[in-house]
Amino acid sequence: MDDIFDAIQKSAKRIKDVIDTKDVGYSQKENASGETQLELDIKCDMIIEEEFSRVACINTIASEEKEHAETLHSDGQYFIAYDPLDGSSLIDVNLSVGSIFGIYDGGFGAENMVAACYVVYGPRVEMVFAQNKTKLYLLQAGEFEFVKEIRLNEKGKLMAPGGTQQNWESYHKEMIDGFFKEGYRLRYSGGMVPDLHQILLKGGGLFSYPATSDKPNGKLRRLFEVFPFAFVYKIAGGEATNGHEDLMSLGYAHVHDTSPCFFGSKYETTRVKEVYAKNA
Ligand code: AFP
Repeated sequence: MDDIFDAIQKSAKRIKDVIDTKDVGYSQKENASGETQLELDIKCDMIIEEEFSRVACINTIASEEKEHAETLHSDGQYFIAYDPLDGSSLIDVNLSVGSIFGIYDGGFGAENMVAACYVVYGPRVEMVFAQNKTKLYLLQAGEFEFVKEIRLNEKGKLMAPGGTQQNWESYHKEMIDGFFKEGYRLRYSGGMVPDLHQILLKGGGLFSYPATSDKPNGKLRRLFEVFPFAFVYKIAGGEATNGHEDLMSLGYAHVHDTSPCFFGSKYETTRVKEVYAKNA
């Protein structure tokens, strides 16, 4: 696992350099989820693949930017699913973006997840690594330095409600409105890494990306986004649900499968489960 941690750190430093210097014009390609791929996405994907290909314990990688999983070392133990540059459409307006990694032992699937990690490229570069604890690191003078362990409060103050509101179910809208009436404050940038990072570091709240009429299975991808953040939040003392089931109990059929998702502290996720149970 140390080799993987090291390769993620090397990738993050290289990605930071590319973000700072690279032209961000659109390329002509589409990724496996049908989205336009920025040249930057492709470059970041190549960096991570290059760093992971040097780590013998990594068996197979799956990337949000690749249609299929790729075997690197057939006798390796770990399977890693990653989103090289989540929220890359925010780069041209200079908002924070991130890389997300889910580390699986013996094969992909939430039940095999042993660690999860994400990197936030903002005014500072920070990394959160969750294994038996959720830990925060800061890139300082070229090295990632441990800052602190992160723990979520039972109840938070922030609300990050994703998805097009026009397409929300009415009970979902009522639930979100209810949180705002209780005093929750809106914090939504459109990048799940900085949005979830903010909730995690400010003690709690709720990030949601529900099923909507235009996206009945949600938008966020299970292997690259949903399972890694579910793992990080749960280890930090929070919860992660699709409204009915724990996100970590879900399977997947295809590497690019999505799921509705809610991540937060216990107070808010308990409310989500109550509201969704009534409207099943
Ligand atoms: P991009 O990587 O295409 O910018 O998408 C970012 C993202 O997957 C995730 O980071 C956000 O939480 C989510 O999409 C935002 O989606 P909406 O724009 O539909 O709110």
